[in-house]
Amino acid sequence: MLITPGNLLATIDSPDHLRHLDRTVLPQVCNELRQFIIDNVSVYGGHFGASLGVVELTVALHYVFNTPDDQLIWDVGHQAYGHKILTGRRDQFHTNRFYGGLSGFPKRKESPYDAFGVGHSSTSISAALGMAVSSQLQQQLQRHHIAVIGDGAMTAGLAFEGMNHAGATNSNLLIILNDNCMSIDPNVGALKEYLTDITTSPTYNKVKDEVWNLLGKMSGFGKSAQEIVSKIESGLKASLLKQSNLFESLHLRYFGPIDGHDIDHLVSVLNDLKDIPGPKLLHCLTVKGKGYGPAEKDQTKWHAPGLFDKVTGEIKKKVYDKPQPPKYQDVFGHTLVELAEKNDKIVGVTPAMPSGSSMNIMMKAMPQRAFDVGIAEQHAVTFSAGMATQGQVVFCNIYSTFMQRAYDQVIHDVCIQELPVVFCLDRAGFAGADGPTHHGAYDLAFMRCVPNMIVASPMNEQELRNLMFTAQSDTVQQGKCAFTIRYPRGEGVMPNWRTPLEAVEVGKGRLIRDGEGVAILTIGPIGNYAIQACEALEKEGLRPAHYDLRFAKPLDEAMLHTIFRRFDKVLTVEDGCLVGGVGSAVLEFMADHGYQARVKRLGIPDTIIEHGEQLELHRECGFDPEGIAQAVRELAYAERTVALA
Ligand SMILES: Cc1ncc(C[n+]2csc(CCOP(=O)(O)OP(=O)(O)O)c2C)c(N)n1
Repeated sequence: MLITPGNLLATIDSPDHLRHLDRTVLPQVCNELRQFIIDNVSVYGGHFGASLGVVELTVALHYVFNTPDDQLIWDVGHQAYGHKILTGRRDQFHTNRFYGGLSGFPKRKESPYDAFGVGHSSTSISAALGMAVSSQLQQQLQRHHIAVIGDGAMTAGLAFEGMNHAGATNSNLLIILNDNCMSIDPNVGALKEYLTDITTSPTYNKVKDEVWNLLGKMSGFGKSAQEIVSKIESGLKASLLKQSNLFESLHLRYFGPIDGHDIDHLVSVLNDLKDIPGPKLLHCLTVKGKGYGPAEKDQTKWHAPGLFDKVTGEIKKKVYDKPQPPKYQDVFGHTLVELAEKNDKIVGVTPAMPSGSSMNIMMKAMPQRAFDVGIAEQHAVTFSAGMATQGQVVFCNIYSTFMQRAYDQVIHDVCIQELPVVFCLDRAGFAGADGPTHHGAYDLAFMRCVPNMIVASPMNEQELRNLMFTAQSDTVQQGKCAFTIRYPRGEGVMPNWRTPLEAVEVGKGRLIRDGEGVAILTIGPIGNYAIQACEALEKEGLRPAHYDLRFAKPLDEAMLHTIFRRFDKVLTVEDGCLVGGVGSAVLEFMADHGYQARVKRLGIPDTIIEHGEQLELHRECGFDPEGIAQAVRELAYAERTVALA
């Protein structure tokens, strides 16, 4: 094959092609792969720094291991762009994260090389271990199982649960710890300090060098590698390495730290590790954003920067001629500080999403009172519960989708114990391009069935502020109920959002627009679509009434009685799953009180909705403005009463 600069990547349609290349050209493959990622993400968007940081690892792993038979699992999966490009998806890569296009994360349905579907963090060790144990049961003893996990993802309990189990097995598992000292924001916690210590400690490194000198002799030894390793281990038994290494203590053989950007060394080491049996961990040091200056400098900003000029490094922002509404997350962040200035009991908690949730506004203004606890949603909730027992007013902000991780803690540690923790669920509803792993589809259903829980969703910025103000009030805090406020990703509707704070009556909805024939009941910002639908319908002579439920729990029963007495055609609209959601709550109310009405529910159907722009997904599910208008038309022209059998 003719190899000229700049055309190697174009010849790689599968890892098999890569494996046929001479090892000396791998640096060139890495350069081209890195450039391909920069070219694409700058124009089409997506996650950025994480994939640049694992370019060499990606090439080395596919070069050394026999994927897809060997199982390669990427934790979170936001760093797997290089993997996608090398595994037959290069020519579709421009569709990454677009409606109908490639998923932004590994996905089993998409490719046999995507051994495990991801999006949420810290699953890779457990999944790879499950595969490794199955391979043993099925006598597939040559198969390798590799979990690539970041130092951020390693902070989660689930990662430790996996290691705890793995260390007690003799499974063929290789954990690659991709240590770049970053989560989305700088990584936090004692583990981070520990990893820095073992990377920089001179005593530790002396011992490590001895190990590597021995390991250096291993290449080409084949089966005797096992013998060498046991020699190393017995030699070091009493040494610092054995005594103090966290991973060794869990019975995982620890190797490293090594430079995760030295492709040649990586290939040698991975080849050597292939011959070492049992569960093992390779500690690789990498730089997030490697090879793209601006991304190396400001790693948080370049985690997922949006579109940018790849030459100047300028991030492209839309320019508007008038003030735009803020993001809901920023309204949350600023309002929290405003409230905390007046109420010194208020504290903030985020599991690893200071920038994503705008908790960083409080972390900057009041560093003692705002806590980033790492990627640890379960801990975030129980930690909040603990603080609530001591009278703190806790605003625990978790993306709706990540709250799924902490459901037991919500029930067991908060609601059963009647603790008034305030949960702010960001990214509720469709997350957009991140897709099904990130959609906040279920929170209305899973929160509203828990006793001692209030569930609300604001229709706009002012409502969000007022709900936050209400949640921290003495009346609510003494009521011993947790208080969930869910709001979506992105901008609201009010450019002038710094409205005076006013308490909202818990469980009270509001009439947005009076009308006749059909009543539309909405919850949350999706109500703004209903406003648009009503305006369009008016031109056709239809005048449905529109109510904002505001609370999924407790429901405004007085308002619902009024509605069901006046209307026998009701449309419910929610940006959440239909099964068990707010529409279901309205049906339960109707049945419990003996009302009869023709009810149509719009929301997320009982199926997995893929990725795309939020509006595209709303349209797909039929609750964009036109979908709502169409549902009203259908109801308006349907038979007035429901036929009884
Ligand atoms: C359960 C869960 N919580 C939060 C997130 C959001 N998230 C995505 S990537 C990321 C940082 C991961 O850091 P690390 O594992 O070190 O990978 P890096 O980006 O540094 O390569 C976080 C917090 C997630 N995906 N899953």
